[in-house]
Amino acid sequence: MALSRRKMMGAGVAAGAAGIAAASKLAERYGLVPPDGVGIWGPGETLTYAAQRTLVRGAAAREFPREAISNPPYANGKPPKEEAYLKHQSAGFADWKLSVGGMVERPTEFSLADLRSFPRHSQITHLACEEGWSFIAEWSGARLSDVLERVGMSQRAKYVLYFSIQPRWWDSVDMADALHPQTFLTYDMNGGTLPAGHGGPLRMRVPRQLGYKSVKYLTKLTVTDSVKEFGQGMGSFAAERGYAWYNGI
Ligand SMILES: Nc1nc2c(c(=O)[nH]1)N[C@H]1C(S)=C(S)[C@@H](COP(=O)(O)O)O[C@H]1N2
Ligand SMILES: [Mo]
Repeated sequence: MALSRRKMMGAGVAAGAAGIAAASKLAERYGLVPPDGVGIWGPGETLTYAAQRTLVRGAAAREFPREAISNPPYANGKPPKEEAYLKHQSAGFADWKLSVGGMVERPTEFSLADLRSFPRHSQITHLACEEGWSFIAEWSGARLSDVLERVGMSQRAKYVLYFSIQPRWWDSVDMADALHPQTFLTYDMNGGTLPAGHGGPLRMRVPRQLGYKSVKYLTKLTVTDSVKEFGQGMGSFAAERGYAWYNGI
């Protein structure tokens, strides 16, 4: 598994600047330690995350004009092969549900029609894969923040975990990204229904982070104050595979 550029940059900056120990201490004091901030890459991850969260908190991912939308076919966009998915697909996703639970007042199952009844927002943003390719598309959907508000998210919540019908694909974001106006539960792309290859009928879009955080085929959200009891406790499947939990761009 290739190390992400971000990881190496994080470690390099830490070594050359204030010093790893000092940065980690500060980050810990201000609650800026990411869930995977342990082990050999820990200090680098922590510095990157802490720097982004203190310096560019709330900043927006760049949005592009319509002319910048890339021409298909894009590099990835492969439809899933899982039986459970194919069943939904042949039924036109009529019974697709997004269940939202955890630290919320009203755990709810949303149909696609329910999600489409929230205010619709669009953004033309870049999806950048850690492998080096990228494309620009228009993404439309409901703001994650609107859905979290509807279910009555607890004030103590710190993370939103999200799960795909593909069991290996799950991830999480902190509240800065969960409540960010560009973080979408996306159901349309380039003016049409989100294609199966790109996560249809529903995908997360977190345009302020690398592509792997934009998990496709979403079925479940869990609001929590700790990611420790999920998987290996690092906040995402990607983190368990050696990628950074936080990978801001
Ligand atoms: N469920 C699921 N989500 C996923 C993936 C996947 O294979 N399955 N690939 C991730 C990666 S590594 C990237 S770069 C983007 C690719 O998005 P695209 O298929 O729309 O190009 O989706 C992310 N979300
Ligand atoms: Mo990727």
